[in-house]
Amino acid sequence: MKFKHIGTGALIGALLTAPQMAVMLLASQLAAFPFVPFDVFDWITPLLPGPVITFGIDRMIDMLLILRLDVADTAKSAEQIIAVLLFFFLGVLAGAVFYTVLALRRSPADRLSGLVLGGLYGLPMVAISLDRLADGVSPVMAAAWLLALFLGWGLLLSISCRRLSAVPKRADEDEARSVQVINRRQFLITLGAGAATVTVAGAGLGALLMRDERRSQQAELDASMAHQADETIRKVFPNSDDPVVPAPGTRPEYTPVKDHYKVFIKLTPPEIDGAVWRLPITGLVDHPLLLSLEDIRNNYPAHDQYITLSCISGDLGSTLISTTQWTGARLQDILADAGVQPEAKYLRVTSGDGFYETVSLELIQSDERIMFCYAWDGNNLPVDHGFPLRIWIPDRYGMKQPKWITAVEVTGQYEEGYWVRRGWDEVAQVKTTSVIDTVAVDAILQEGDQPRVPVGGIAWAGDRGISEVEVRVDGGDWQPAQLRSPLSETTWVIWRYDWIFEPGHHLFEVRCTDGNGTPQIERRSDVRPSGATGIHQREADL
Ligand SMILES: Nc1nc2c(c(=O)[nH]1)N[C@H]1C(S)=C(S)[C@@H](COP(=O)(O)O)O[C@H]1N2
Ligand SMILES: [Mo]
Repeated sequence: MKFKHIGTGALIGALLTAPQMAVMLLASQLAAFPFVPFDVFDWITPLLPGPVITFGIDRMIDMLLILRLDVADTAKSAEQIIAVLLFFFLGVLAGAVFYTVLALRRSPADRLSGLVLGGLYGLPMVAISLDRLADGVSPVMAAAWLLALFLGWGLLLSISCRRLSAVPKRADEDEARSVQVINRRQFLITLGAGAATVTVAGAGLGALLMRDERRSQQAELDASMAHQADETIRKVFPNSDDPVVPAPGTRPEYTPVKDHYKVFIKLTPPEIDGAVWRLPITGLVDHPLLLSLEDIRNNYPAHDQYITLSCISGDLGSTLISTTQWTGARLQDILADAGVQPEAKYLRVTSGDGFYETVSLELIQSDERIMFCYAWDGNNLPVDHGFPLRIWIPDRYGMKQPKWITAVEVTGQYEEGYWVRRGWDEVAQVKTTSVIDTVAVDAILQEGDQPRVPVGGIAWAGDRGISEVEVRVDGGDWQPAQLRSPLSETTWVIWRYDWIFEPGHHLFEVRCTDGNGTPQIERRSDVRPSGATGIHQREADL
């Protein structure tokens, strides 16, 4: 009896939660109202212990790799699906619990108790959503809308309970009445059909609007890129006359901004209005500053730098590494205006998405290149990449470099950053690494008497440069590759090795040495906690 209630309750919970989410999605697209499943997910993840999150991320990445999906592109959608499934599961659970409570009461389920239960279930989630409401959305309207949805959810649950626990009429009773009585099966079919209709219509329309929005954002980006592309053709890269041409199939040396890898802790990036955004620089300073984007652009010399950025969670040969041109103002210049006091030791940098990091003033004083950056590839930072402002620290993985900066406090107190608190390396210095992008079996060179196969890829050692790249085939001797001069001392280096063709199945391996003469670590180690090491390999049939 009770188990039956639980099962029926779970089913009703499912039938009510799916359309509820669909309607929420639609309203989130039409009126920028919150999509509660994402908010709940974003609220829960930072509360989980570091190892649990990283375990979850690792399993997800494994799954994406098994499915042969591009990790950089698909990770966010996978997380969003998890968020939706989590909320659905909560709805099923609440349905099972509440339905059982309602059904086991002496008196038949009344609407009031349904409303009360819906409110109890919804209130915490409405609170979570209101706490992270987008700029410009009325909290009162959003709260009213979400509460109505959860109360409606509870009301329908109590109605369902009443209908389903009504004693079905026996066939020999008054026929006219029994025709009117919707029996349980009919009721469930009606409810199921209604739920399916609302879910498909709402989610379909919502997804359509979402795609349109993404398309117009993409179109905007493409338009600025097209304009940029002309300039790029005119823009002469500093190494454009280098005789070492990348082997066919090597990744682009300069990553188109739309292809730059993306990593952020929330399901959607914070959207900051650049016109009203101000950067407070406070704490142990003589003159606290409050800078607009224009102030940062106009009051300090702009510095351009070709920069490779990489993510510490990218395994050997990962796509979580990209190169573009960054523009910004030096921290040394800005901090000179603020007047840092002698007892100050660190900057605590806070971001619009709840991310934070600590940067040592000693590091800033020792490296004038450290910048607050406002442009990539000559344009404003894209929203996903930290608009309006992000920091750049040479030779550190991305995890040490906040995007969407909202505040800077000068302090004497060290505090672990977001990922450091979750078990990742405190310094996060970039590990020297080299990757084989291509064994260009389709581009065999016929010059000379021996055909050669171009092999190529990248090598990267933060700001330490690359002095040597070596390749070996089938465990033979290490042979030096040719190095193309890099875009700058803070980008990856493209290498190339033309291997004398031999038919058969072969194993290619690469290793490199940084600019200080230190060879890369050949011993295999996992990404956590300090970044992957080991030799990258690629097999090819020739
Ligand atoms: N505010 C904020 N800054 C952040 C992050 C984040 O989640 N939030 N992720 C960091 C990590 S782990 C990386 S690898 C880089 C990625 O920058 P990108 O997405 O522009 O490539 O941003 C860093 N800065
Ligand atoms: Mo990262």
